[in-house]
Amino acid sequence: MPAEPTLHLGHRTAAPAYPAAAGSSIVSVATGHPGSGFPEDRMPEGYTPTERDLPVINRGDTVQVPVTPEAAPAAESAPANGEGPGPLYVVGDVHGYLDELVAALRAQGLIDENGGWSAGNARLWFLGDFTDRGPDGIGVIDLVMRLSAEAAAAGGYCKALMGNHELLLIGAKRFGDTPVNSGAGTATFQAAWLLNGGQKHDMDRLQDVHLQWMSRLDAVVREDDHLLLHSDTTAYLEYGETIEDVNDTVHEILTRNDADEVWDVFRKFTKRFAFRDEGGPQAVQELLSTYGGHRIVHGHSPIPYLLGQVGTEEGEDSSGPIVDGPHVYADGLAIAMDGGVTMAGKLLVVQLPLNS
Ligand SMILES: [Mn+2]
Repeated sequence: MPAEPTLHLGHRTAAPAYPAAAGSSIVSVATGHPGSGFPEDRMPEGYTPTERDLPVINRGDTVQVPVTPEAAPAAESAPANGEGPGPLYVVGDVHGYLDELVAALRAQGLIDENGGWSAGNARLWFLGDFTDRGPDGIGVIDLVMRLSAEAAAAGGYCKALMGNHELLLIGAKRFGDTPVNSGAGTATFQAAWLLNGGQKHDMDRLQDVHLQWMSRLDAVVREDDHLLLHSDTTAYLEYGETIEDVNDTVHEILTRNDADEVWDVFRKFTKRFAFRDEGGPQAVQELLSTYGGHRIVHGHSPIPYLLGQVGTEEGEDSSGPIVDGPHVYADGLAIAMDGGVTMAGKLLVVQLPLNS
């Protein structure tokens, strides 16, 4: 890993327009993208985004629990007559990697060869962070919006949580170079967006419909026994004692449209690693006891970082994907879903619950 990561704007060739032409084949589910991004978006108090910082990870901070993801295609596991809720799936951070997303959804039987919803009454949740770093963030949002309509028509649903990159993109569009109160020094959404993988190509195509869709996403949701969040942080607790309160508060802040206030939410939802290390399980329990559920499922912090496989010589020497599934940790109370598609990782789409 370079000592001084450089900003990659448009580092990949443009992805083919979606949906793919009939007959075109989807080749791979997981591919590495060396040098294409860093999860530098941890911003400590007083941080002025003039340079990128990397999370500090100590090998052995987490204990991985072996799990066997259920891989049955939704079409086969869905109840025949639509009785009861369909099977539940979650998707980790996509970050503009549209081709990888299409391939992963296809591999789980959630979409057909034409990219249409094919999972009947299945329930699909995206965990946020659709844009930045990768080549086609707007294409990803367009796909999720279309699948949401198609899934609803089929008796299922496709929904999404708000990630910190949605707040970042909204802020960059609305507030641009307006200085915001960052605690120390001057910050702007525009600068932070560029430093965190913002793609001009996405901004050029960003329309009101995308902004409205993003600004209405929920930050927290409970699905069966799972509490779904984007970020591995307890900062959600600052926004309400119920899931509804948290989501209402975030939506109210976005509606008020005050740059400092939106920046503060962005900063708080960019925190990470609260569920690792000593005190991690207690942090998870605090969220579960407040909002319900038996397990937290989150994105945001790439599994290679949670595992300490990045930033070490061993990690840098390894070849091929270093993530092959979700990471269960915090005494089995938390599931990390960001497989690190922006690095040498994998875009994860898995069915819940995990057998573990
Ligand atoms: Mn994130």
